[in-house]
Parts: sequence; structure tokens; C-alpha cells
Amino acid sequence: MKLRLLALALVAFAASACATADASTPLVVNIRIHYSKFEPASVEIPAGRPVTFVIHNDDPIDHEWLVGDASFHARHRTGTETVHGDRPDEVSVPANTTKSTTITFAAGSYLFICHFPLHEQFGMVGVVTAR
Ligand SMILES: [Cu+2]
Repeated sequence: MKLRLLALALVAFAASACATADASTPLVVNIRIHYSKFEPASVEIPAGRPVTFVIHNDDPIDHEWLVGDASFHARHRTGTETVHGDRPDEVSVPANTTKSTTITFAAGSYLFICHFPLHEQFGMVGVVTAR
């Protein structure tokens, strides 16, 4: 019983530490790529606050995580760049690696898609909703 109370106290302490964290400290969102799917495929974040997306590719093949609006994706669907890395909204994630990127979104909905041939059609699509 004592142990259980201690565990509860620790949980309460951790929760309060989070609540008082500086708003400029990035939140962390983990996204896993497994069997050519994003998990989770839907993420809700606060608008106007930096969020660090940590993208784990568990697959033995390369993927990418490109996030943006409709015109951004229209451009990338026909794009020829095979490797990204210079822009926070365009992340290449080689097989069995983890990459992270920090982005501050204005309120809205943004799709994240892997634009490798046929990956979007297979279902490598997710959505970030910022409110
Ligand atoms: Cu892919």
C-alpha cells in the first residue's frame, strides 16, 4: 500500500512538472512508421507552439515525412527530390532510423505524407491538427 501511494505521488509530481513547463519548450510527438503506415495517423497539437516530431522508421525500407498544405503536397507528388533534410517540413527517414524536426504550426490541418512511389496510395498519410 505504501508503495502504491508513492507511485501515485510520483505521477502527480510528473504531471505538475509538465503543466508548469515553459510554453516555448517544444512538445514532443512520437510518430512510428511501421509496415508503411504512420502510427498514429492523426495528431492534435496546440497552434503557435513549437512541437518536436520524433519519427521512428521501424521498416527495412526508406520513407519520408513531408508535412504541409494541399499545394505543398501537389508539388511533392510530382517532385523528383529523393532525399530531404534542409527544411523542417521535409524529413527523409532512412530504414531503421529515427529523425526529429521541430515545427510551429498556425491553426489548421496539415497532411503528412510519404511521397515515395505508391506509398501515399498504400496509406502513408496522416494529419496534424493545430488548434
Ligand atoms: Cu514511405
